Amino acid sequence: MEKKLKDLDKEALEKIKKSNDIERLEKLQVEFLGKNGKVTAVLRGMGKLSPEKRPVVGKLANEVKENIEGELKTRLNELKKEEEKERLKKETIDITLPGAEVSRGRLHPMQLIIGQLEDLFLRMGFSIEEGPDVETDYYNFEALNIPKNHPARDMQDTFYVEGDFLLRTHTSPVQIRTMEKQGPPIRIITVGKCYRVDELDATHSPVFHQLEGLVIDRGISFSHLKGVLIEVTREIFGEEREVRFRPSYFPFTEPSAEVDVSCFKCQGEGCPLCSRTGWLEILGAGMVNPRVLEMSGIDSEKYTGFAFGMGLDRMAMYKYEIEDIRHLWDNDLRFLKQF
Ligand code: FA5
Repeated sequence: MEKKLKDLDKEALEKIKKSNDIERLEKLQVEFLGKNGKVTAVLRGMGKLSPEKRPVVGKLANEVKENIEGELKTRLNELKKEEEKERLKKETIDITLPGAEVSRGRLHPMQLIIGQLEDLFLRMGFSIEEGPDVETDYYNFEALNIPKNHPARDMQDTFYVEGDFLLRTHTSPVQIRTMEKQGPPIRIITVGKCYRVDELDATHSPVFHQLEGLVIDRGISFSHLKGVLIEVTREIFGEEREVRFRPSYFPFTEPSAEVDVSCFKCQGEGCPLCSRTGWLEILGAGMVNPRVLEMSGIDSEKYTGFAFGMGLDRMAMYKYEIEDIRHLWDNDLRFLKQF
């Protein structure tokens, strides 16, 4: 039995040394030390030995077992190291190669102008309100002093959704919602999309953005409105661009005005972009009609206010000298990369 153990020891060590992969080592482990392995079988036969022989053979068997286990472990470590070396060799990268370019996103020109205006109004003490795109006839028209069948409805050709609902044609309904929600003093702006059945051309889109402002307090006058709007146009267009206030009409403001900036393309000379007027219209504004204040529960004897609605797509066009509003909606990367 002792010789058998020594032979097994020799056989195992030779096989272990020759094995070149981890799988083969696992098989050898089973072959010699497993439940039905060769060394285990010898150990099992020890019961038949005489009591004097048993401890001697037992000791040897344990030595052989430990020896084989040790060799298996050493060889396993060697193979693992070799494998790791191979893997690293395959994964070697050439760090002198130029890296892949990471493309950076950027803000859409609409987002740029919205951010700039919101910053400016927050600095002037305005807060920001929100309103729904799908509005009721009441908030979009009636409460703004535009009754049903009134010719002023023709000023804004409307997408009707269902029953009393429509896509808001301007951001002015947010004025009413704010007046109903909070009493004076009010100093808010709101930014959002508006929808009109307008033919798509260089300056009209059926979906466009407006920024609405509303200020209501005691003693508010037209000069306050002028002051705010001149500040805004200077910030957006710079000192050089000329600005003019022109009398206009909106049922919800009295008196009303429209504001134009001098044309960037012809510098006021007159060209097709400005319909040969030298001016580009950017917004409508005026003193809130007392009827509108009263309808929203504000005492028009005590309070006055002004409101304005800026066309943001147009303002972005005139700021960044974009000749066609469609560029703002096409999402052509060649165009967007310029901002
Ligand atoms: C209004 O929408 C009024 N609610 C503005 C207002 C608010 C007046 C508060 C008084 C007090 P108007 O329809 O003129 O007004 O539109 C305002 C601006 O929106 C225009 O000056 C223009 O810049 C822009 N706009 C109007 N229609 C379009 C369109 N189809 N595409 C792009 N911009 C448009």
